[in-house]
Amino acid sequence: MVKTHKSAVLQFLVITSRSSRLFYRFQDLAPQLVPLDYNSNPNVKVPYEVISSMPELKDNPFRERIAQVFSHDGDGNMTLDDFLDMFSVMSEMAPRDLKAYYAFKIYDFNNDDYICPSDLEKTVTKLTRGELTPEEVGLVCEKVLNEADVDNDGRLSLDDFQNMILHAPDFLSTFHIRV
Ligand SMILES: *[C@@H]1O[C@H](CO)[C@@H](O)[C@H](O)[C@H]1NC(C)=O
Ligand SMILES: [Ca+2]
Ligand SMILES: [Ca+2]
Repeated sequence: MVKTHKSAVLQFLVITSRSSRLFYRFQDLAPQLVPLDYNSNPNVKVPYEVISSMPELKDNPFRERIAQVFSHDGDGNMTLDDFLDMFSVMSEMAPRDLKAYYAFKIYDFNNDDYICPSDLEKTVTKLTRGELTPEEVGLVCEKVLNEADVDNDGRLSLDDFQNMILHAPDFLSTFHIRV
């Protein structure tokens, strides 16, 4: 019992100190926009251009989608809450299911709750960083759909997707950020 309690407290402290570190990080991205007394303007947003040039994101081929998915405005401009959510999901400590859920959203480029063939094509192109020819990308997509589209409707639902990545343990590594 005592042990559980202690570890909950410890966890709280870790989270709190990480959040305050991330706040200063957020503030530092746009010191002219974000007041140090954050409570005086909690809805202030850091523009997408600034978010996407952070070292953690700038080389990630999915940076634009990541920022869109985690921003409430859908354009990639981020409030502090958006920013904290993004870091907590992308952290290496985030539960796998949570990461999978967000990976699915990130790959669902047209936001219709399915990864359809055109989403999949964009995803494979980005995952392979443009090293495959369009024909090769087409073949990979076909193979993925053949194997993962369990209900045969020509697209991947969240269920299809979660099943698929159970068999591909490294798949989510694109979505790790060191916090
Ligand atoms: C996001 O920020 C850009 C400028 O950085 C602005 O043009 C755009 O309208 C903003 N989007 C939203 C939805 O607020
Ligand atoms: Ca879609
Ligand atoms: Ca399906």
